[in-house]
Amino acid sequence: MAGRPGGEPAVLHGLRSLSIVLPARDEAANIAAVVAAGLREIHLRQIPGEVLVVDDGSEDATPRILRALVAGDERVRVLRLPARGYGAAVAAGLAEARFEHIFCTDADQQFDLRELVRLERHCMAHDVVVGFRAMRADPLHRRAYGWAWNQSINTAFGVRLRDVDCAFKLLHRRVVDRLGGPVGWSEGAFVSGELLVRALAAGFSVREVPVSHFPRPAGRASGADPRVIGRAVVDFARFYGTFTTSPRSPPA
Ligand SMILES: Nc1nc2c(ncn2[C@@H]2O[C@H](COP(=O)(O)OP(=O)(O)OP(=O)(O)O)[C@@H](O)[C@H]2O)c(=O)[nH]1
Ligand SMILES: [Mg+2]
Repeated sequence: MAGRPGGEPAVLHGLRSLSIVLPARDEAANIAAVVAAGLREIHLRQIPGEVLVVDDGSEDATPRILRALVAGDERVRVLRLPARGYGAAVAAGLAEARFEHIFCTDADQQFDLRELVRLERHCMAHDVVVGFRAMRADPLHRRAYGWAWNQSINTAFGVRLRDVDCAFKLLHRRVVDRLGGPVGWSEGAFVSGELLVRALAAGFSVREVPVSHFPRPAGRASGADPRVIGRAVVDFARFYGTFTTSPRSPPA
């Protein structure tokens, strides 16, 4: 078995076509590298695919860089939306994705897209395969906040997820189709929890696998922004108020 940089084996396990969805806001310093990494994953597998960047509200050079990337490769697509938030961008990307599997990750170089193969190994047996950050590259207070947030979602919805907010998720498109689209989902950061809770409640199987996590090399992080957190809490409460089904947990 030939090795790949990063220690991942070159044996691939069943993706037949792939949409890579990247929400991006003000990622001028990162976006070209992440799009290139996504295209590499598609090329490596020799499958039909696209890299779909969802940019809502970038005020830096991101739109200009994206125009150049689109001009350079027909597999790169950009959805430019009015600024509504991370969740709205993710939902728009899921709705717009064209291919059988959808891989949703961040555009800030905090993940290694070569680790897609770790999710891919399980994509035939599970409808949703999600990463969990085995070693989260964040300061202690961010890890503590993330832990509390994760526990809150687990407790409120009766699930047992290790890392709801890990932005390394592979879905079969039947999940998005069945969950309705995803019209009317949370427009902020709670979308990650909402997606997994809805998928479990609908009976889809969710598998979790460890992935690496890296410090953001450039650009502005928004995960600890009080407005982002406040909005996620409001969306959490709103969803909790309407949610009635008891979801099932992923296998340990
Ligand atoms: N389209 C869009 N993308 C966003 C928005 N907010 C964040 N993003 C993107 O979503 C991804 C995650 O955002 P980050 O700010 O890195 O948040 P995080 O990784 O949860 O938290 P940090 O640890 O603070 O980096 C990045 O690719 C951002 O560019 C938004 O409002 N709209
Ligand atoms: Mg980040």
